[in-house]
Amino acid sequence: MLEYFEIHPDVQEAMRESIPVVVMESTIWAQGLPTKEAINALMECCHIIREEDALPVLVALSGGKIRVGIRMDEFSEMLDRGKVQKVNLRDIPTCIQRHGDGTTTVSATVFIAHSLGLPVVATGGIGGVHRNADKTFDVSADLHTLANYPIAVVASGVKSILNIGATLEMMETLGIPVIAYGTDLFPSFYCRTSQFPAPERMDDLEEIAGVVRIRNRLGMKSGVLIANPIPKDYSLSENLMDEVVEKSLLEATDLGITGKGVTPYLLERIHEMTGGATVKANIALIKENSRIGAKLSRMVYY
Ligand code: PSU
Ligand code: MN
Repeated sequence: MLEYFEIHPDVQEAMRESIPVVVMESTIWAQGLPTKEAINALMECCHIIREEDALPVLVALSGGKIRVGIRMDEFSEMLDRGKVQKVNLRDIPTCIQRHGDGTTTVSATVFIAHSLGLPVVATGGIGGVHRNADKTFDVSADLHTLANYPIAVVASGVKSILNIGATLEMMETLGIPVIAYGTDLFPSFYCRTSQFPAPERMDDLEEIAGVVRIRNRLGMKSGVLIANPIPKDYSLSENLMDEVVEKSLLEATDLGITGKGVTPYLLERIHEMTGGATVKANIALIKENSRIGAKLSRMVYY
């Protein structure tokens, strides 16, 4: 298995010495944000994680390898080359075979983190059930992966372009514990709130770490979703977000955009329609999730 991995020496050391690690997915940097902002924000996230005494570990694919702890300059060059594939769980082997450049989604990242025994992943928002999934069957592999790999994922809820209620139902079906950190309502990415009550609320990270440890000890195979709401100052209005999401969804349907292409298209349009407010919000929430991921990783290391 390890022949397909290239693991940065710092990560190897962390694995040997049980130094807490926060694994970071890479798709959000390649498609959710303009490249320059993305690299700057990524560096800030790494800084935040180090300040919390954990090691930031960015995951991507290139040259026929899974790069665990890819260096910032290499990642930046990869984005500049411009031919980066969005790699879901199922795309890992084909991307390796082709020696392609790939950024990993939550599903691919969770699988990779689990392969190396690294228990915490931080991201922006996870994928889930799409609003028109009754017709398209578009349900993110992120859910399948969270159901099957015991990783704690810190995210600001699910992507706002999704059907949040259906996604919460699906996570219950799949046996994925969902804990909102310090809030009663399940957060909806760009907004601190949604219409949906969070399945569980916990205000103390130690308590959340306790849940992570308990489900490990019980041998449950599912992960845990820690839903950490966007910081107050950056939270956008639910009505505004609903409006722009619906509008961009209609456009995407008209243009015949389907599958993996949907999210990147919607994100770009939403960023345009909100005059960049969602870019700022996106960066703010990823930074906060990095911080919480780092704190949590110090607590759950086993
Ligand atoms: N949220 C964002 N931007 C993104 C994603 C989430 O604001 O780019 C990415 C994450 O990598 C997530 C993936 O894992 O979208 C899910 O994609 P899909 O719905 O195709 O499974
Ligand atoms: Mn999809």
